[in-house]
Amino acid sequence: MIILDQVLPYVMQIHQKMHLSRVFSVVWSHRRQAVVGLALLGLLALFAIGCGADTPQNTFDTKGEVAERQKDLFLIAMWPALAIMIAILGGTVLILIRFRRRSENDIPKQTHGNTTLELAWTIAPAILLFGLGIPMVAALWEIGRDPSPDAFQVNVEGQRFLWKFEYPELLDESGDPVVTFSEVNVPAGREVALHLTSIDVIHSFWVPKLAGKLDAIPGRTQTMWLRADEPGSFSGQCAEFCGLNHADMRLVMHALPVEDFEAWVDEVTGGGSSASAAGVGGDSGG
Ligand SMILES: [Cu+2]
Repeated sequence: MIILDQVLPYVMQIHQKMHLSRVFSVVWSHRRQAVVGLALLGLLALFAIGCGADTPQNTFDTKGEVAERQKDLFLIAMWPALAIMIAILGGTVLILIRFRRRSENDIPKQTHGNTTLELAWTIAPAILLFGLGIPMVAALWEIGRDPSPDAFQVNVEGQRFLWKFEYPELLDESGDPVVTFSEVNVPAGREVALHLTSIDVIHSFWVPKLAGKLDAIPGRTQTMWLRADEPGSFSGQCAEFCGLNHADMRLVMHALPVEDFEAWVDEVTGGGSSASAAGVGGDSGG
C-alpha cells in the first residue's frame, strides 16, 4: 500500500499533464515503430497458423461426401464473415484516425439518424442470411437423411475407453455378428450406415476426414451415414470428454477396395455370409 501511495499521485500528475489527444499524437509520432510492430505481429500470426495441413484429422482435407459438404458450408459462412470482420475492424481503425480530436475545442458534427444507412444495414444482413440459409438447409437435409437401404450396416458402441464395432450383416461361423474393437472395416465408395449407442456415458463418434461428429448416447440409437470416396485408413476419435482416458479413445476406419473388403468378409465369416454384405442390397439393417 505504501508503494501505491507513492505512485498514485505521480500517475495522477502525468494523467493531468498528458491529455488523451496528446497521448494519441505521441503514439502517432511513433508510427514507424507502430508499423514495424504490426508487421511483426502479422508475421507471428502467419507463423502461428502455418501448421502442417498434412495431419490425419484435418477437417479441410476431406475424403468423403459428407465431410466435403460440411467443409463447403463452413467456407460459405466463413468468407463473408471474414469480409465483414475486415470491413468493420478496418472501418473502426479508419474512423479512429480520420475523426480523432485534433484540438481542445474541436466539436464533431452532430447528426441524428440516417435513413439510407439504416435501411442498408438492415437489408444487407437479411439478404446475406437468406443467401447462406438456402445452401445450409439443403445440406442439412441431405446430411441428416436416413441411410439408403443398401448401405453397409455397422453398429457402433462407445464404452470407456474404446469403440466396439458390430457388423449385423456379417455372421461368424457360430452365427454371431462379427465384432471388432477400435478399428472398423468398411467398403470404399459405398454408403455406410452407422448406428451409434453407448453403454456408459455420452461419447461422440468422429472421423474428421469423412464426416462430422455425432453423439453416442446410452439408451438411445442415433444413426448417421458417410461414404469414403477412395480407399484409405482414416483416423478418428471420441470427441466428447468421457473420463480420464478419453484421449485414448481413438479409432481407425479402413475403407477397403472391393476385393480387399470381400476377402476380409470371407475371412471373418468363413465364406458364409459375404453375399449380403459385400454385394448390393444387404437388408438386415441394425
Ligand atoms: Cu471420450
